[in-house]
Amino acid sequence: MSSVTIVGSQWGDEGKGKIVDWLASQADVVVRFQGGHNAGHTLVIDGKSYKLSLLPSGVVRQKISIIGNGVVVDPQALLNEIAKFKDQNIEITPDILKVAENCPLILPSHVALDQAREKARGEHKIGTTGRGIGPAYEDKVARRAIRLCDLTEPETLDWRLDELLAHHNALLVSLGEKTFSKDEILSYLNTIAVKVLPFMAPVSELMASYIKNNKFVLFEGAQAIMLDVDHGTYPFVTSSNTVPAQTGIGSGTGPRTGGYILGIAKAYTTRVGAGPFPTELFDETGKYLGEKGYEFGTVTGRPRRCGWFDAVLVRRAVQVGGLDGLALMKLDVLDGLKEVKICVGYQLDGQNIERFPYTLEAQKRLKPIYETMLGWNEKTSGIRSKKELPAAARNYIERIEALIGVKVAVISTSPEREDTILSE
Ligand code: 2SA
Ligand code: MG
Repeated sequence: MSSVTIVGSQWGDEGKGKIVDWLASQADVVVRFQGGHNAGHTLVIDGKSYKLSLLPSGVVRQKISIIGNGVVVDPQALLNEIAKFKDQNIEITPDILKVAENCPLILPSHVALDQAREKARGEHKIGTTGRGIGPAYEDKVARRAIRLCDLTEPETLDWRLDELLAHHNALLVSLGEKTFSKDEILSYLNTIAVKVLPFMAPVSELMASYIKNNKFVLFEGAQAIMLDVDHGTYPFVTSSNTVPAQTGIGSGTGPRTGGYILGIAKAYTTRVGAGPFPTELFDETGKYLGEKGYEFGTVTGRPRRCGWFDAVLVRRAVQVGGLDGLALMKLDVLDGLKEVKICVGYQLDGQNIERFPYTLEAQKRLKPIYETMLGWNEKTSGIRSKKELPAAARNYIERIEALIGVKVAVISTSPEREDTILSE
């Protein structure tokens, strides 16, 4: 067996959970390679629902679950999530969960900074999850981060913390927030170290042996390509590389281990947080999609903005992500609409363009150009073969394929695992 990489191809919440679980049930190893506990998805297995945030989905099925070095780890959040699973009768032991030694840690001062900065940004706020993700990645790149392995060396921890807190406290003071003392962070880290360190493992060596032994490795992306710090709608992005090229860097394997790359997209578009969204709908149809699709954030409960499928943006995701195929989710949410629209380009100051511009003011002036297609009245909900789909739904999918340049390899017609169509 080789590997499969799953990544969101819009702005997140595309329904990765269902596809990830379907593949995790077959995988030997499930790997997180970026992000942190800003991710969130729900798995429904035998009628029981499991909410995952930092942990790889493999834990639910007791598969080897790896948190790679590309992930920023809030150790308290990790322990809380493990405890929550214990309450659901899922024991997560160091045999199952392996956290890379070189994972940067999210500390309480990162959380304080994230929230204070958002407050200070006012109308320009990013709409972060407020969990310290951005500041933790900044510190990694600035060579200031405390890594998991540093908890095993008191002398290292000591001077590293001095350096980190000097930086954080200066920023906190300038934002009018309370500062953190070294003693307070040290005592927090010492309490937590004994519980977290048993999960620390030599991840890149383990990965090399899984790959050598032909294990089926599933790389589980969090957030989505349009939230990638390089390729997304910057600055309204998360602070990690979410593209599949990150799988190797974020898990200590080479650039060729990602295997088949499956992008996940909704049959329409949603976004939480701020930032450009050309096809956003403010009318009855937007409301209809939000209600019928039950579009609320898994972790934060925030209502999601809704709009039509944007083929220009998904085509960019295909290109920058190197996607081999797309899984199209929540097709059934479109059932009953008289017409459905696909954005095929934009009008910018009277000119038609077929690419999404990088400049922020230009993004605000974009007017989507739509192709309007016939909707379908029949229920697609629960359909399990492509030929049973209404002709209008098939046309819609084929048009998307033509516009984005890859096959729709998987179609999902309900949250149930069985209601999945695999395209030949
Ligand atoms: P951050 O906290 O620094 O990563 O936020 C920066 C931007 O990235 C967006 N973001 C997300 N968007 C959708 N889903 C996310 N994860 C959870 C989920 C969110 C939830 O999958 O359901 O439960 O609400 C996620 N994580 C980050 C965020 O909205 C900012 O726009
Ligand atoms: Mg989600």
